[in-house]
Amino acid sequence: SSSESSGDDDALSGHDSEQIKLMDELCIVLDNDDRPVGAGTKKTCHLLSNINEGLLHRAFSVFLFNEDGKLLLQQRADEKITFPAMWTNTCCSHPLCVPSELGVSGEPGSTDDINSLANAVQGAKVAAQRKLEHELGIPAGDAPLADFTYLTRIHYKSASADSKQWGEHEIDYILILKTKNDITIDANYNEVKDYKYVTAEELNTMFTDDSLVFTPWFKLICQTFLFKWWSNLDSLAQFKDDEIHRL
Ligand code: DMA
Ligand code: MN
Repeated sequence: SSSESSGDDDALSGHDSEQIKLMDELCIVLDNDDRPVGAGTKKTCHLLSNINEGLLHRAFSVFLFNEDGKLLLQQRADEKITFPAMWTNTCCSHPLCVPSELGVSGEPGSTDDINSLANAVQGAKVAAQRKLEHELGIPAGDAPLADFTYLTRIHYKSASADSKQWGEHEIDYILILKTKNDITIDANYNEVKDYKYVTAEELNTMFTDDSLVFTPWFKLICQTFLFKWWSNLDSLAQFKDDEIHRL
């Protein structure tokens, strides 16, 4: 009933109704230097036709490590419209175009700078805490904002392999979260098909299994940064920068 006459309606038809609703979320549209320039629906931001015209949005990627140094992986649900059934890092999504996730107060007269990296990082942490709960049922108390470590930003573009219609084009905020071993996980099976904690060695063994498919952003991060971070979980500060790495 609320369908727009965008000409792209067929892109959503046949997909899961919960996931279709989430396509109305408002993402933060960016210029090439990560400055917010407006809002765009999740649908608009992920249509390859728009991405090919340069549309770029903000995202985050959480890498959750337990006390044993194991990384929590998830396999995306079959219901996901983009990159279904692929294995990936703990949790990914988008800060929404609202003050709390832009990292500003939203109060009239506030002088908060929407272009400040520190504010954007705070907004990404708020979004990450929200989605860890939504996707994996991890309570906010098991993922306090103060426990997230921001490392860097990655700019990348990728088509969703199974589809000519969907893709990603994001500046992705990398957040590391170190937790206790006994955190609560209660997966939302509309989002997550499976999850597992792995050592670096176990992840490398998964990469040799041709039956497993991994998301393009997770593969890029594994090829560039992940294993350096993983061997230095007690001294992550050395990897923190203000750059946007164009991968
Ligand atoms: C998008 O993740 C973010 C990145 C870094 C690829 P997603 O497709 O899992 O988003 P959502 O969970 O909101 O569908
Ligand atoms: Mn995205």
